[in-house]
Amino acid sequence: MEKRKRSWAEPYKMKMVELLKMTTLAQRKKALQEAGYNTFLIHSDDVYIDLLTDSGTSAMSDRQWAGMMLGDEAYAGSRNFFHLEKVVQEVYGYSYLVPTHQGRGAENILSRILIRKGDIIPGNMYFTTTRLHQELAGGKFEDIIIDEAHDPENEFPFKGNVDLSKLEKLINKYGAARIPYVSIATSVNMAGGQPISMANLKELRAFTKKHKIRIIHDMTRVAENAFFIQQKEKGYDKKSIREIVREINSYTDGATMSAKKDALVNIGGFLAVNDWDIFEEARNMVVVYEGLHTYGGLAGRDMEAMAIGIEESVSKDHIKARVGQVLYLGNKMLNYGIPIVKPIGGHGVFVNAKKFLPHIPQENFPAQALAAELYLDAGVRTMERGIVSAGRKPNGENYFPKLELVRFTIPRRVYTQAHMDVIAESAAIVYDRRKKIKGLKMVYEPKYLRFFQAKFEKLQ
Ligand code: PLI
Repeated sequence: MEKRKRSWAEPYKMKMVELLKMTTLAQRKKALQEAGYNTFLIHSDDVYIDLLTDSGTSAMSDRQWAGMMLGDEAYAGSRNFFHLEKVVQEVYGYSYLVPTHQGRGAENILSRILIRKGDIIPGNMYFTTTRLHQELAGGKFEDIIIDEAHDPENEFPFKGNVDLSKLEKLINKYGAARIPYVSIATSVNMAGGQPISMANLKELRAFTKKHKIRIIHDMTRVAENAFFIQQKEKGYDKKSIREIVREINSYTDGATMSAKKDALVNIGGFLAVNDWDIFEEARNMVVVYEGLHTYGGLAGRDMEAMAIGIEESVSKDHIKARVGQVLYLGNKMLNYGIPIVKPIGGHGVFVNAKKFLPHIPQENFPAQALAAELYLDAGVRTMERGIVSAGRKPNGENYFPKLELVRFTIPRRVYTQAHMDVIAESAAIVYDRRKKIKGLKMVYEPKYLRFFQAKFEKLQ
């Protein structure tokens, strides 16, 4: 007899809902124009389904909300800090914790401690805030991700992997002493949420050990990466997400974390390290930029919600449904013939704007223009991950990234499968009229992280 199919469903039920606002086309046109064609500048009241980011947009569980009531708001030595510290040690395996208000707070402190002027920081693709903090500290980022990661069509399952020969070239050129650490992200965001394999990490660990170079882990989406290792890497199908996360972390020396993603909270982050000296300096520096070392810019209740969220994030049922929903949307879009980054990643579906809008040259911002059109169709808010996000080099020249993408980022535990259907249908309608879509010109450009606040006008 043929084996019966068993579907998965969300491992939770709803206790409270937030009503959504539907808008008319005329309202959306006005909102978009006022926002200068930048989806970051649209008021969320004018958005129907918000896929701008998965950062800080998750739904917390009843347990996390209950934890908020247990907030110990003492200025120093809050019990919630000690709970969080214990969870970070047990679940993630790092020795010392410095909380920060969010991920970039940790990046700032870490970069200031480890980077000296003229240093080189190799990494598996840049991330906007991470690279900026490296540059502000006097360093230069160098991309050492495998070439496959820059090709949206390539279906290699671990496109977050490092190309060791690229790293070796950097060591030969600059010397290991000028490389304070290798910056490794799990679930590489700008590549489309692509995982790094355990085998590659192990190799990298052995290689960097030889050269006495640290590995610093951007563990913002480590559980999602662990899910792909469990599903796709030999020898890991029987291991739990928790075990895989611990193993990943064991090959690194420290981590920066935006807890607003994997860890299921609306605000929070941390720096976690194994080296006492780095910890001591970070603990000292956090009081300058964030707050005392036992709260780092967070309320006690935020740390409690984070501690509980970390535990929930490594549960098998959670991660299967979380990534499962992203895969569901991605496969729907593929069925409509929409060009997306393959394989489908862990936190969102990334549309290849170069292929969607081949008539718009990169300097006219195809991904930005596409995100605007997608919003116009049904009020679905996505974001650009292409030339606008890539910004400028320290010498003022534009970066021209190979990937010109629109990210449909899925918040955790927020939307249903029916929402995914509506999103895919709207994308298909925009795809049908793709030839009529025009490019943009930038009319306002902020100095840092321009994608957040830049303004555009439509080209005629
Ligand atoms: O937004 P923060 O400051 O909590 O974290 C910065 C940050 C660091 N690393 C990675 C991989 C991120 O994805 C990240 C933030 N990402 C955002 C805001 C996003 O929309 O993807």
